Amino acid sequence: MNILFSASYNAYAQHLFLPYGAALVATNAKAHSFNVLGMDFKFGESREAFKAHLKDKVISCGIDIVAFTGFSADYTDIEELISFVKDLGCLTVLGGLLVNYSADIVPRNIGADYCMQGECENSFVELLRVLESCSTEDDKVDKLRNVPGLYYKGEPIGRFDVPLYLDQLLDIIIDTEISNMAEYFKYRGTLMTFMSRSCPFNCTFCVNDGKIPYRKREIDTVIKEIQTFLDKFPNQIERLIFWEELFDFSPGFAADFADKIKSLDIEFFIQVRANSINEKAIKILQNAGLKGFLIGIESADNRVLQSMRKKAKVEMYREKIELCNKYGLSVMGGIIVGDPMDDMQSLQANISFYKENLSKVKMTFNKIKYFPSTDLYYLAREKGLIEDELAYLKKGDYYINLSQMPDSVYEGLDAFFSKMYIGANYIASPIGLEHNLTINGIVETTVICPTCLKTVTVTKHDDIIFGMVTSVCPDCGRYLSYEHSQYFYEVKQDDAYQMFFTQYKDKRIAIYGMNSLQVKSALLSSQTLRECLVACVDRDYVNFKNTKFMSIEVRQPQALKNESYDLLIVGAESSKTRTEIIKLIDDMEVCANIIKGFPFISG
Ligand code: B12
Ligand code: SF4
Repeated sequence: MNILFSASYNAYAQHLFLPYGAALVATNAKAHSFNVLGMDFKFGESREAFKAHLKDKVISCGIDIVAFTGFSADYTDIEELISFVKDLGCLTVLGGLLVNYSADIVPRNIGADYCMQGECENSFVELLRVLESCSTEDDKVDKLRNVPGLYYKGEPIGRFDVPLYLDQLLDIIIDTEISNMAEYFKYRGTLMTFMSRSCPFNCTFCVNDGKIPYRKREIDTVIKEIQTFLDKFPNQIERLIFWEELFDFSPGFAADFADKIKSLDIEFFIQVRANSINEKAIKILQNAGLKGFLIGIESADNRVLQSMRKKAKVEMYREKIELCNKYGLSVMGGIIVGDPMDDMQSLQANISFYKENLSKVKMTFNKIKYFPSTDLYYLAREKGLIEDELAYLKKGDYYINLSQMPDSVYEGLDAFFSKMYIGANYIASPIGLEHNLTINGIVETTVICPTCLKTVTVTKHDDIIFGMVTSVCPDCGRYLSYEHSQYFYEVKQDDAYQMFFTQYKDKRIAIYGMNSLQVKSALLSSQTLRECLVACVDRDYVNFKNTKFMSIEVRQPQALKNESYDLLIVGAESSKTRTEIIKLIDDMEVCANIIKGFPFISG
């Protein structure tokens, strides 16, 4: 029996190999001697090409069963794929969150032969054994009754009186042969991995209801899994993200974990509840490669946090952010807007919090989605806002305004967040990133936009936020953001400065803002800059009393007045200060080409 695993086209576009849960189910089936394959995603592949590729695989590999996985929003995509492979004569099995959180709707409507609810590492093997061993329909139906969480032809048939979630996680290491992970690592340097599963909390917007037990994998298994990936894809994996809901950040666990992860000599990020971040564990894990956290801030208004049952306060977030900042650890924090308690006051609080922490947290803003099986979903249903649950599921965007914000404001939030460059839905990480340093020191970046899959060459990077470069895809208008740190800071910065300033040889250069790190490194990197520097000014000029740059005294900004330069470098880290300085220079009628920060972002 040949089994092919596939996710929705949408999910492939993001994951590029089987999502982790399905990969575990597939790995375990393979370990039980079933012939298991995974769909391969190719970069730039359209939906139609993906289907053709699926068909080709089904035919060329003699596939008997296609096993699909999906999130709630994948409903229509998966429905179409199921019908497509059924026409090719395959049996279909569907598992994953799409079934787990809408079990009374999905099996009955989506058209799969079998749907499986719960965690299916074991139950899927049981299903395969039944399908392999039974020759008559009656015999099969009889045996299917023993398979946990199973639906057959839309109706529950298996056992639902046993736990559908594992008591203990199995000792499984993802099989790297199942799909073409090499394609993924060719373009992305991050390995997503997991130390634990589930969460004991029950925030109102989250699918977790606190009923599925929190379980951890053995540290040795996780380390072995990571090592397998590192060996299989040498020099391609730059960092790890522990992407579970709730990493155990207690000092006790940190100590056990640190010893072992340290041996891998790789940097890693972890997703935690901010509440659990503590100095003791930071000290232990930073030494083992910890570089930062992903946390759900959710709201900067305590009334909203309480309404969400987040069991967190804004003051606590401030304290934890400071702590991370003190240790130089990065923090990525998500704010979500649209809780019933959200109003104009909380929106304002979120924006103030964002501004206040601009330099300390990479923040994402999104509207809350009312996902099936969450408390917010049930609330909306009670209020009559979800009349037809199947139609709602198919709709896939799940936005409902139960907040106290007027609809006009709520509707405008998407555009508002995208203008702030912070809506995670609007900023996409491009794929196929390639940098090229041009002769005049400008960095040209070639990327594939993940939305329209067009190849885009960007020479003008619109802005730099939190160390991310943001550009706009000229084809579909989506904001693209990507980290430039590796390339710019470590490898090419020196070259960029040197090349750039060469064109100003024998010209007059002035610098406004001597404290900026970029200015200092530009001075260090470029001899031409040092030779051509004729004026240095800073608004804190008194602090530079005994400091000279290339024998030039630092003067007050007014010293530039009515002067003429070939180039003026504005060394200001924040765009606000840059704008202020440039206005001042305009007012003083200084005549110069202005470089607003790094040469390579000015275009
Ligand atoms: C890791 C993660 C991600 C990773 C996925 C990485 C990867 N390669 O897998 C990334 C960061 C990419 C991601 C993205 C998104 N995520 Co996410 N993510 C998670 C998280 C934290 C863990 C998922 C996980 O791996 N769990 C552990 C595995 C073992 O469990 P599992 O997936 O359920 O798999 C088991 C069963 O479902 C079943 N099973 C699964 N597949 C199959 C297939 C078959 C055939 C069978 C028989 C059984 C079966 O057996 C598995 C093994 O036990 C969950 C939280 C959660 N509670 O699930 C959110 C979660 C799944 N994400 C969510 C969302 C909303 C998103 C995004 C839409 C966010 C966004 N706005 O962009 C995107 C969508 C991506 C997409 N379209 O594919 C929601 C989904 C809500 C819903 N009802 O669909 C969740 C539940 C978070 C939440 N609390 O709201 N996510
Ligand atoms: S939002 Fe986070 S803390 Fe709250 S229930 Fe979900 S996973 Fe747990």
